[in-house]
Amino acid sequence: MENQEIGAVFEEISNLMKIIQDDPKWQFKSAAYDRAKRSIESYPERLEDIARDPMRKLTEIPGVGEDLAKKILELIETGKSGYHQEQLKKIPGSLLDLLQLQTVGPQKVRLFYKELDIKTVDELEAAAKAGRLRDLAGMSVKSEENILKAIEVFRRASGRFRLDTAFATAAELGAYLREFKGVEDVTPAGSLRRGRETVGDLDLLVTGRDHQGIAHHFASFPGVAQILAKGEDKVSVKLKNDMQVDIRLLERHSYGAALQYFTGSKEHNVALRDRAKRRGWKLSEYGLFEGNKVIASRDEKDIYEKLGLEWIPPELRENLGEIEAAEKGELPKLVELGDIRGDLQMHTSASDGKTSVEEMAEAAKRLGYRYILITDHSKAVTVANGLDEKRAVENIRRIKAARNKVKGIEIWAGAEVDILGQGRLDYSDSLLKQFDIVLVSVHSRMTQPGEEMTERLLKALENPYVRIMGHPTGRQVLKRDPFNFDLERVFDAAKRLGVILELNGNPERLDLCDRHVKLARDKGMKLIISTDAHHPDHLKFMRYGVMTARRGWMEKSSILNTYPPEKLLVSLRPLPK
Ligand code: DGT
Ligand code: CA
Ligand code: CA
Ligand code: ZN
Repeated sequence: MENQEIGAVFEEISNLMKIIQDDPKWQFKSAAYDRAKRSIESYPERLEDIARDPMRKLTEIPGVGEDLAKKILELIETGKSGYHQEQLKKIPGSLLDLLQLQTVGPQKVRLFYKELDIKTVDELEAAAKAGRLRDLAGMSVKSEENILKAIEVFRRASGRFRLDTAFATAAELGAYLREFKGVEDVTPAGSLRRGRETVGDLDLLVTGRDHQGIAHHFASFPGVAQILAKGEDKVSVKLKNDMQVDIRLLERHSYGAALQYFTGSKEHNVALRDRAKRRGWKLSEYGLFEGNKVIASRDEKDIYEKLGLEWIPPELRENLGEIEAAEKGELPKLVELGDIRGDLQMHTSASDGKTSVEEMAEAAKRLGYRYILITDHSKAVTVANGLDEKRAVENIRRIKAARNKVKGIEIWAGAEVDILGQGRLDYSDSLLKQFDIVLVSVHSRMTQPGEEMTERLLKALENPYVRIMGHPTGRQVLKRDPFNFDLERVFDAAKRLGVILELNGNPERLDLCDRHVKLARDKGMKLIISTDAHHPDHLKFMRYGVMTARRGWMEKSSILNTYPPEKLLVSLRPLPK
């Protein structure tokens, strides 16, 4: 069992306690579970490995005492926690769905359940539409509206998984499949290969000897909850995390055609098949054919070439102009993960990050980076332990001191400064000028009317010390829509003023999203890609940011953190004299 899964069970126990409240010490206990959850999820080692090591104890993990250590052991040994199961029996399971809704926490779930006997998302929606929520304690017409919006997002999200979840599951399944002797290759296709921000189901292509044996091995994967279909060259299963996985067992000689077909998208494939038809050919998952004669099938590249096209990177395959560009030989040369030279948004334990400046810098060096920008939160974000002026000045000193300890990488002092309600910044100019690079972003009052939000963002951009705008639309994948604002006006102002927009690569955000990246590209804007890391491990989120940039047609030259440090610094908005 992975740390994330253990953390998820603890989080659910805490939520259940907050909803049920039958334990006189529920507040104290749920807080302990929350604390343990955070520390487990960011713990650098697998808890399962620690548990198996007779020389070590789980209680060495911060926030884990004897009682929680026992529960972790039980989870590792049986896959379940008796205590968790007992709590689950006390309420209708559908109440937990309500927690998926933005702005609805356990206290609200309890309120709706106790006062109005609301148990499901449907019932909540009906109550909101009938105006029955607004009079409850702590609710208003506005919060009722926000719940309706959240339900809409929830409906769109259901059945889809975030890119990082799909990635991790594909990696785990790939490793498991390769344990079987006959397996040669396992390649993810479908929306995962295209780097979409969410994935509906996983499509894995497998080559090797003994298809029957491979199919049997796959169906025996411990994470399988249900086998949906099992044919000669296809097996579909539902995993315990509810994700559907389709594997296809392929022959070498038609591997390229299958890879092309199952990568999609459907729209791209339809356009490609029409193109084949116009030449009197037929394109299928088995190959490109003229009558019975195979024109191309083994290599994906051949299929595109025979159709008169450059090979099209999977991220572009959405039938949004890539086929026309490939025909003219005008595809962009997309940015690659290996082009990245640094990361310009990350947090340390000074605010809500987990480690020191030095640890972040060492981890960045291991990735081959030449620079990092430390961007701890400003004081308005109290939940993230944001820094007031005095602590911010101390932090600048701490960041500069780290330069003497970690050599071979530039460590820049920055901040993620909050854009307050009316567009003023959370720090004064006299403090802002002490940072190497200032990044600004919104973390409060996110449901302002469009006009106000637009003015707010435009005003923030006007401050001459602002060089980067972080997660510009505020959206969260499968959770929260972008703020309501005039995106084009903000983009145009950023371009005019030389403020660089961030593509936040954290897979929970991916903000800007692919469409907005493309819009920025079409306007000739440059971006940075950063990870918003709160732990050294999060620096790896860069891959998701790069995939999203590629889906937005971005080339290396338009991503400023592919530049060497000197060139990057002169490419940012010039500071006031
Ligand atoms: P997802 O799973 O919703 O995130 O999206 P995809 O793109 O992975 O879609 P999926 O799993 O339904 O199908 C995988 C690929 O198979 C898809 O990208 C293209 C191909 N495919 C599926 N259905 C059709 C179809 O009706 N026509 C064509 N030409 N290709 C299809
Ligand atoms: Ca799929
Ligand atoms: Ca599929
Ligand atoms: Zn932020």
